[in-house]
Amino acid sequence: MSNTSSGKGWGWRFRLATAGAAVGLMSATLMTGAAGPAATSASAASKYTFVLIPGLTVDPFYITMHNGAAVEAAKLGVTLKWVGTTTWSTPLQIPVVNSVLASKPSALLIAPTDLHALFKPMDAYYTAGIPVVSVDTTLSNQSILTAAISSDNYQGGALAADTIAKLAHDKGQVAVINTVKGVSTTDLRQAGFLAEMKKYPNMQVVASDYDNDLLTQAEAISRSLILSHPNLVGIFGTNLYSAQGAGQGVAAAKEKGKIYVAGYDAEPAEITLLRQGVINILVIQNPAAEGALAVQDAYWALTGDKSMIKKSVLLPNVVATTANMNEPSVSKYFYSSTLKG
Ligand code: T6T
Repeated sequence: MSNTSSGKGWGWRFRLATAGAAVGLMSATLMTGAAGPAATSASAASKYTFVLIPGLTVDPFYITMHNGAAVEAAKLGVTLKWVGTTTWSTPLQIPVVNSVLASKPSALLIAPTDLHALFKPMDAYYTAGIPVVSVDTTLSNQSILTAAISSDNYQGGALAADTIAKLAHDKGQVAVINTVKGVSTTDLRQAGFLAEMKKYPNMQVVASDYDNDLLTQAEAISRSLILSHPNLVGIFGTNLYSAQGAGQGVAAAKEKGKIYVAGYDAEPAEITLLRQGVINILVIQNPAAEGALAVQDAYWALTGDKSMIKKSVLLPNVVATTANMNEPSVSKYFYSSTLKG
């Protein structure tokens, strides 16, 4: 099986960060943990300071994004700060975005937790002349963005539907466990899944539930779906916590191999469930590449090399199954839980 949905690797999308080479190497600095003003460590006088605000700081998807961004920032001689909340929360993310603005960063790289609610706080940067790059999630009104970088979320959802349909021989009931309504990425994955399922007349979607991006809720939903739908043949978990919770519910109910699980992302616990055959397919993204590209775009916006910026980028997905997960061309995309840089 090809390791990308398009049959191409990611390399072709990468542009070399030559523009900043002359600035020299400086370590990217970071800050972890809960919301609060960004703090810089020893790094000397970088010309630019970029702040990366993830959906949440403890999620290996965003940690891997940070690590990719940190490598690129170091290449360009940019100081990178990492500020955010430890849970997925729009009411908590907004004050973080507001307080970072007061520190006058050179650029904001952000995964907004809501399609609409983050517009105003992000618009304040735009008004102040600070480039804003959305990375992973985005806004419905993208007019204030220098660039929007994500992966092909709709295609990933459709792929999950096709995989479950194939495993279940095109018949039976399926359900979706999603995170929070109003999130660009996971909304698109759900939409792709639901649209694709319409192609299978003998399959019915019996539920689409929300877990608030909490593993415990996702597992509880999975267990309750299994109890209330004896003919369930598949669950699609639209992100890391939803997929892990779906898998844990299936394992607890001893339904492995009877209820198929398609999930998103590739953190260590999901990888274990995939190896065990509890999760059957994971749609994996390339958060490190997303982070690196976001740094490049912001840098180009500041250095005047705007022709290098592609306003909207969708990186292709990698498909991991129990069968192919040991292939290095797949496993190299598994996420890291360790913040580096
Ligand atoms: O799936 C990723 C990310 O793409 C999504 O926007 C939110 O959830 C994750 O961070 C995984 O937990």
